[in-house]
Amino acid sequence: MIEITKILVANRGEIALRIMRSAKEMGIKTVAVFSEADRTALHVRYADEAICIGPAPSNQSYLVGAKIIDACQQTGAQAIHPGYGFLSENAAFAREVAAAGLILIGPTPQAMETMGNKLSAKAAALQYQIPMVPGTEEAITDINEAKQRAIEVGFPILIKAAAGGGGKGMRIVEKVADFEEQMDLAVSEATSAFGDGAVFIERYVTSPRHIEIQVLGDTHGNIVHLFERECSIQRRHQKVVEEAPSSVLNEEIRAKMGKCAVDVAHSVNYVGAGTVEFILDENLDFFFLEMNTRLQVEHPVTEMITGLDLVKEQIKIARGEALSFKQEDLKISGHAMELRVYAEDPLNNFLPDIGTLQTYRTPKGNGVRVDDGFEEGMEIPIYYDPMIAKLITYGKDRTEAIDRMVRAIDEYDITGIQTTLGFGKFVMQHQAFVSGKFDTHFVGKYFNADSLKTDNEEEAILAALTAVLHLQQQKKNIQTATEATASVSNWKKNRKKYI
Ligand code: MV4
Repeated sequence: MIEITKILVANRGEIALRIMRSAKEMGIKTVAVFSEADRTALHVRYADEAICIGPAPSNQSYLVGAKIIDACQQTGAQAIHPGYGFLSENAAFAREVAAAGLILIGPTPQAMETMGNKLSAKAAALQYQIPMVPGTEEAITDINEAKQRAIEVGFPILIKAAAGGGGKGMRIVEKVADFEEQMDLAVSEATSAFGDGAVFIERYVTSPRHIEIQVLGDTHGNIVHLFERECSIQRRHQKVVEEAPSSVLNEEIRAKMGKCAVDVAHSVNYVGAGTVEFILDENLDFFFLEMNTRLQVEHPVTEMITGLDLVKEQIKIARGEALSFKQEDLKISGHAMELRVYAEDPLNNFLPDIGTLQTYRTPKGNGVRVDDGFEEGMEIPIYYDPMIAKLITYGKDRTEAIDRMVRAIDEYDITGIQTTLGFGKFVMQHQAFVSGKFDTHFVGKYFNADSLKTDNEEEAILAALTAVLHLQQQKKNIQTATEATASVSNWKKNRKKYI
């Protein structure tokens, strides 16, 4: 057993707070790091100590490994939790952390490196009988050979960058005549985006569901899976709604996918929390795509259905403890939904919306969890990810989780910035989502700004009413601004009755 009494959290926002909360429950002290834009952030106030690591841009602060390691040495933190994004999947950073005699709460640098490249990830997984989409197993070097292989595999095909991830650097090729041109574009794109022009091809699965399996591995060679998360509701490779379990899997496929995920993890002697990503086609055939070697944004839905605290498990694993449960001990209870609340305007092509959280009141009550990192009055910095919160609901079944989500969205009161809350309600109430018959094209297929028009018309009436109230207030000067807002807000909540 390795003693860890102080953890530095190398992240910001909701995930920094979420990690500190688990550390606190375990009696472990926490150190926050922050950029100049985050001086007053909640994660800074929550931590036992906090160190400023530089100017707002993340390449001068949260992405500078040396500053993070320095902050550990200054504060005596023995371990670093990287959260997601930033340095969380950076193998070079993982090596520097180890060289400094510190513990990175996560997998080994070798596992990060292997899984960080899609071709080496597939090569590792090939040691086991893991289903993969037919294509090329190595980077394409000969265009004619590649074209021949594309014909064998069948069009449409997808060109992927080996160094890419999360959909970056992918190109669909519909027919053989387009192959060479698309290939040239893909290689030059991959070279400029990742500094690595290696690309490969796969048959394009046209209407897949995106299903991922959570795994946990300890340093004693035990690996289990914590079932799946359904992540098909996404927009331009940005996930918006996630849920667990998936409504399409049956026990047989779930067990098969789970075993494959565990095998993929074994192929790199995986330690810590990781996620194995699959696509599932209409016949319920699934194919391994890649592995994410970090705690993911959507991990709470897995926590809700398994009753586990994934951050605590990560810390226990980092201390050298063996997993305290076996695969047979794990089961799914109930259903969980997560909506990512982004500071984006769904009516304006999801443009990031910056500003101050003039009103910020979170939903409460049975089966509701909000993971956030902001408070009323705070400004959303422009420098980082636009996700301001995750709204998670839990119910005995999918219907209850959806009903709670709709109720919680209605209770959530945010003014000052546009958010994806209304968009989330649209998803929750859409027949394709409710019935469970959807794929990764859901948003493109069903959503346009008009989908939110009814709500928008109400907003216009609301704005007019706000103006009237404001005028009255100015005239009479008796009502405080707070009361005016409260009464508008009240009207807004009950507006269905008025319209
Ligand atoms: C695919 C695919 C269809 N066929 N591969 C996108 C993210 C990256 N991890 C892999 N992605 C895809 N790979 C084959 N052979 C479709 C996607 C894909 C997708 C996957 C998961 C979630 C959303 C998606 C949206 C568009 C395309």
